[in-house]
Parts: sequence; structure tokens; C-alpha cells
Amino acid sequence: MSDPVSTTLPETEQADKEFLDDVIAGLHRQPKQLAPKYFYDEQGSRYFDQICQLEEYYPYRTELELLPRVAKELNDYFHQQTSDGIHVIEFGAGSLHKIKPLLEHVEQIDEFTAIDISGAHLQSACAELKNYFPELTIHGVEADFTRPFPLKAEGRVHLGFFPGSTIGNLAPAEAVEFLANARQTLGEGSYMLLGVDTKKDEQLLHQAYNDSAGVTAKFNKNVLVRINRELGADFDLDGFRHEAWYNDAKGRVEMHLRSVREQRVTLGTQVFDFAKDETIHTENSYKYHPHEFEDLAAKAGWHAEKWWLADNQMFSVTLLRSDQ
Ligand code: AVI
Repeated sequence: MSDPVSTTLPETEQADKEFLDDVIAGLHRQPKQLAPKYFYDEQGSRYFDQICQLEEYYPYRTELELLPRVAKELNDYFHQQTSDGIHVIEFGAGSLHKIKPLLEHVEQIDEFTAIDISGAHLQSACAELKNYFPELTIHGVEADFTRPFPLKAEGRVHLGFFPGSTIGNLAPAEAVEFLANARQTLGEGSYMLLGVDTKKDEQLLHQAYNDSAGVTAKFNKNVLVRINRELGADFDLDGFRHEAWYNDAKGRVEMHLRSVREQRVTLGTQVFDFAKDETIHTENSYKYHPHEFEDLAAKAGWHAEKWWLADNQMFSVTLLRSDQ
């Protein structure tokens, strides 16, 4: 019998070229920007895991506390819908902590595919998950989860899983595109379960993205460390400061790296000039009321079947069903 933990490796060179092209294009834009997916090299994934353990960063633990209730109700729901086995596909899987309540409570799940951009991190997480659930067939796939992805298994019930409010890191139009692509990947009659951060008191949002231990600042700056190391740029790390604030009009937390002085950065033959106080916009984290999210998902052909709200209203989980 073959090992049920399998891996698909990407075209590394193509990924490097895309990283280079995106960084150059992003730093030539006005205002300058970098895509948040580039936070997640090995070190960046580690920083993110540390963020999830912080007292101030409520999304991780609030969702984790909510998921067992969601999973128990989902178990009843799926027993009413189908007698078939369920294949869960997690997009942007990271450390695979969130899937555990689903695997513990939804009895029909017999196969799990984890898709993540950070391959090394994913493999160790898949191996660890296998220790907890030895009967489960597990696939780890290193890929950009925002793109359509060919699923091998046909004729099964597919449940997409996208926890952590990672959908909030996409602009609304991109989120609709992602949900439409996911619908294409998962196929007709499929389902999707998403964790979505809610709108809330600005002060709580501010604290969550400006933690007192400075981990979020390291996470944010790590993208510059990565650009220096992998692309040979010469960013002076002390020349940039982490900043994050809630943009009420847009309903999102923005993260930026602010240049503390006038400076020049080079990357190969490319030259980027920074004015004092100019920023690189590194991340958006959109927050949605459940009904706002329902409307967004509808634009991608999904129907909101159920949603759950944490007791303190700080986080929501929505089950979508693909419209026939
Ligand atoms: C992964 N994502 C949902 C996190 C968020 O809250 O937007 C990333 C993060 N950025 C700063 N802290 C955490």
C-alpha cells in the first residue's frame, strides 16, 4: 500500500520569477505595495503561528473555540444531506490546527487535502496530523490556493475549508474571484466552510495588529528580509517601521511599512526611492458582518446555508453551498 501522505512539488523557478516580477511591479506602484502572500516563507509562517498565540490576536482562539460547536452541527447536517464520504480541501492550510475539530466531529470525512504556499511547513503539519488521524487519507499540495486547482477525486462530496479569515486578506473583488475559482475546483453540489472576522470596536482591532510583544511587526518586516535574501535587494530593516490601523471607510485593517527617512533601495538593476514617511502597503484584512459576507459569496454563485457567530460576536463561520 502506498503512503497516504502524498506531496506535489511546484515549479520552484517559476515561483521565484513570479516573486521577483511581483516585487518589482509592486514597488514601482504608487502607493508602493507588496502582496501579503509573500509573508509566508518558513520564518514568516513561524511568526504567524506566534501571532496566533498572542492574547491580543483574538481571531485565532475565537474561531478555534467556535469550531467544535460548528463541527457538531455540521455532522448532523451532513448525515441529513448524504450518506457518502466527504473529502475536505483546506485552502491556505498553514499549521492544520483548525481542521482537527472537523475531523473529530464530522464522521463522514475520510479524505483531506491541504493546499498551502509554504511547502516545508505543510509537510511537517501533514505528518503531525497523520499521527492524530491514522485512518485518514491526507494529501499535502504546495500551491497558490487563490488559483483554480485540479482535484483528482471525482464523484465525491467536496467540502472546501478556508478558516482564519484569510478571505479577508483579499480585496472584495479578489475574494469573489477566489470563491468562484473554489466553486470550479470543488464542483457541482459542493460546500465551503469559511471563517470570517467580524466588524468590531476599533481599539480591539488596533491591539490585535499592534501587539505589545512586537511579533506582528517582525512578521510584517519579514517580507523585506525575504526580499533581501531571495532576490538580493538591500533593504535596511531599521529604515522601516511597522504600522497597522483600521480604515473604517473600507472596513479593513491595513498594514504598512513606513520609511523612517528618505532612502534608496536597489534590487539588481532596479532602483526604488522612498520619501521620508512613505509607506509600502503590505496587507489588508477586511472585516465583514455575516450578511455582508453572504452577499459577497452570492456574487460567486454560493448560497449561505448556515452561519455561526461566537458568543462575543468577535468571529463568524459560514457554510456555503454551491447553487445548482
Ligand atoms: C492570515 N490572516 C487572516 C491574518 C490577518 O489577521 O489578516 C494575517 C495577519 N496579519 C497580521 N496579523 C495577522
